[in-house]
Amino acid sequence: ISRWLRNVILTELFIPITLLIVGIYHGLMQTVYRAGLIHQSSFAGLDYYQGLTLHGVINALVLTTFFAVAFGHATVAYFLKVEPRKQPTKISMWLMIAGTAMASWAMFAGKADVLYTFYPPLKAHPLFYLGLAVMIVGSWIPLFDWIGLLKSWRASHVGEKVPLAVWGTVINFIIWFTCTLSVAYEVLFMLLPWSLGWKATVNVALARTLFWFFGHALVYFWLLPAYVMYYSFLPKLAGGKLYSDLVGRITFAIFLIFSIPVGVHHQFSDPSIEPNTKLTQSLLTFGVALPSFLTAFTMFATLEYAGRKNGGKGLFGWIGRLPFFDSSRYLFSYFICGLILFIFGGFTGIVNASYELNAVVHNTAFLPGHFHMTVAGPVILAMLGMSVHLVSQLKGKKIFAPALNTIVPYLWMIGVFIFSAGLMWGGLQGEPRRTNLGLSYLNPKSDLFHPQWVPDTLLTLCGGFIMFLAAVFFFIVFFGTFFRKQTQQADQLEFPVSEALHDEKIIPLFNDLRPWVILMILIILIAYIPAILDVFRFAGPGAPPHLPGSPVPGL
Ligand code: HAS
Ligand code: HEM
Repeated sequence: ISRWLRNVILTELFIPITLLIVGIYHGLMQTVYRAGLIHQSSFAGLDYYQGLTLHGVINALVLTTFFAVAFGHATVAYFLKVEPRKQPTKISMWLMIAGTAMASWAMFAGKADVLYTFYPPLKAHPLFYLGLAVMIVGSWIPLFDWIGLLKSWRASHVGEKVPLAVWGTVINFIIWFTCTLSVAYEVLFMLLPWSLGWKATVNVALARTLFWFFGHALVYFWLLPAYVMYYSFLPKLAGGKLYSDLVGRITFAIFLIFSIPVGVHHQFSDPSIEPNTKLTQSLLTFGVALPSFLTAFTMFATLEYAGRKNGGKGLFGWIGRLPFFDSSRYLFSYFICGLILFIFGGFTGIVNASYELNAVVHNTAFLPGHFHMTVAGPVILAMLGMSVHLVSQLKGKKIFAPALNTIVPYLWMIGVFIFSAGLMWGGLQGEPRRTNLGLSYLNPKSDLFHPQWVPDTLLTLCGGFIMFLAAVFFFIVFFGTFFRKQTQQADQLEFPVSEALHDEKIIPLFNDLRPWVILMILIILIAYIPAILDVFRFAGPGAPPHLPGSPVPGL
């Protein structure tokens, strides 16, 4: 791999993982506020909502986007054996860095306490919106380059299947490009002019709908790099083969058609959208769960095959033969912990998606319980594990503290289970999310004090602390590896690529993205035209004035 591409990938990993230190610190602080350990609206000079914004934006928007681009470059270069073009790749990197710098300035200066969903009437400094838009545009550029590379690859490899990892990566960025069009519109034509004072108000219902057109597909943009690793690398690491190559292709294709037209399931409680539209998107949400069920089946079959090949006997004996604590195959530990967490992350997602059940959990602590078992489960674990792998390969460094590295994912997984159990227990008792409980419900001096929420918030705190500890160990491994002496050849790029047990014959439909893209556009139109018409029909009076000092807009 060339030096310049290596440097791009390393920069795109180093910057967000350094920022993650801030993101993780604010995660821990959230559990501290929630448990009522402190009864104040800010700590160490940072406001509660400023901290929550930094946590959500850094962890869920910045880290994930930088990683997906860096890993995408590595995957395409490795599997297609051609590198992306230098100029666009560097422009993309600099745009992402510049955008992150702008948005970070606004957040650290306390001028963007709008959370990672930046719903109006919360209003941020224009640089926050501009920064996000610039970062997104930066992340679009590689897709067009990769599509060009894929086209030439296909022309010179007639009759061959597109490598599964590239199929998944390109699909992921098509989803990303399509869904970010709506948020780019929201930011550039609604929020930015409003924040600059050029527009008096915005259509809140439209802004929320445009955000969620993007927002749910966003979660699959986070997930798909992990799925690429599960399908392409996990079987080999486990000592076996991928159960079926075709299922992998079908999985990614279904994500392409169903990831976007489901965003309204975040708006079941919005009065501006009619129930029929909500029910349609609730049903479509079950469609987007399908590829994860397929993945669960395939991964179980793959792991069973590997376990048996490793000498495992009996109904469950194969489980014990998987390389859970093999420090030379530490990626297996990161992947398996993510998969185990995702069983629960997935099932809670299905609870959320069920139109009527959603009324019980919406805006409660159940939600962060759900999504820390998804984005802070399979997603972050795959990203962290792969970042260590890439740094070690590209810089020619041995892993620092390999035993610690193997333990990190298990510690993180235990932490997430305890943390999410606390949040979901609280959520089912009506405990709200995004609320500084230490000021009110968890403050014995307040009239609102809810003593029944003490045990679950303490459980959340314990889990959060274990996650924090695991993250500290991860930073030791990552930066230890990054800065230690080089002992191996640098600029290497090797992946543990798996063979397929059932390597089905080439099926043209699963080797060509065009029909899937057309189907995607059709389903989006069917699902979203009614939603967009609704938000114009029931637009309401527009965003009330934003008064940062008052929690109630307009008062
Ligand atoms: Fe979600 C809210 C529904 C998946 C993230 N979700 C959120 C939010 C986030 C998020 C961040 O319908 C909050 C947004 C906010 O701030 O308001 N979600 C779903 C559904 C799925 C789902 C149906 N979510 C995800 C993923 C995320 C994520 C993935 C991040 C990466 N979610 C919702 C809904 C809401 C929501 C509603 C809105 C709620 C509201 O009221 O606001 C599905 O895609 C899940 C399907 C998954 C499965 C699991 C398959 C299991 C596998 C593991 C197999 C394990 C093995 C291990 C093989 C069906 C693949 C074997 C082990 C051995 C040892 C052998
Ligand atoms: C929100 C803790 C790591 C993504 C939260 C909340 C808590 C928390 C308690 C809920 C705040 C509330 O609604 O009241 C932690 C801890 C972590 C951690 C203790 C690890 C030490 C992560 C990671 C990610 C993540 C790794 C993603 C990669 C999010 C997101 C939110 C959130 C997107 C929603 C923010 C919002 O509502 O605006 N976190 N978290 N967290 N967390 Fe984490």
